[in-house]
Amino acid sequence: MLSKKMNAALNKQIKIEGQSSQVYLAMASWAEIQPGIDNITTFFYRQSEEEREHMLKLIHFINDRGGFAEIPAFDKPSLTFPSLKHAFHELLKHEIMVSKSINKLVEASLKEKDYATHNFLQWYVAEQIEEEGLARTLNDKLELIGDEKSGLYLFDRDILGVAVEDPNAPTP
Ligand code: OFO
Repeated sequence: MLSKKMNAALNKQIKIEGQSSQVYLAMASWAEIQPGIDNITTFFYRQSEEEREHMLKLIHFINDRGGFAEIPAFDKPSLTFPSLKHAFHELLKHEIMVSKSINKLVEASLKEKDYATHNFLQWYVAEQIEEEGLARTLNDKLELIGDEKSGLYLFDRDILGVAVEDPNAPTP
């Protein structure tokens, strides 16, 4: 059974995951109207979908453990970006914020000796390591490319090959 305090803390994370989904959905919509970056657009849509799944996973966990998952309102995300670089920088900043939030939840679960929640959160810990790492790699690549059009072409061509894998997915 979830404590009221843990339930409230997990509810906050629902908002953070759902907000992430909105932030990346806005990036996807913006990218979609920029010429020649179809795969980057797909990448953002995919990230948005993944974040929605992270939110759903939390909702089910809370409700299954005798709590109540409250569905929050979301804040309006940034709709446009001065450049692709800015969008990816935002993505990295956002993932760092999410990681911090997950770490705080882990800490809270240990304090309460809520080992079921602690165990559940390990999936998010692993996921954040992957996602932060990916965001850093993409930012580094964009930095190298600078204003080179051919570099951006290759970046767009390759981006879908570097998607984050579910850390719990069975190995093929
Ligand atoms: Fe939910 O994994 Fe990133 O933010």
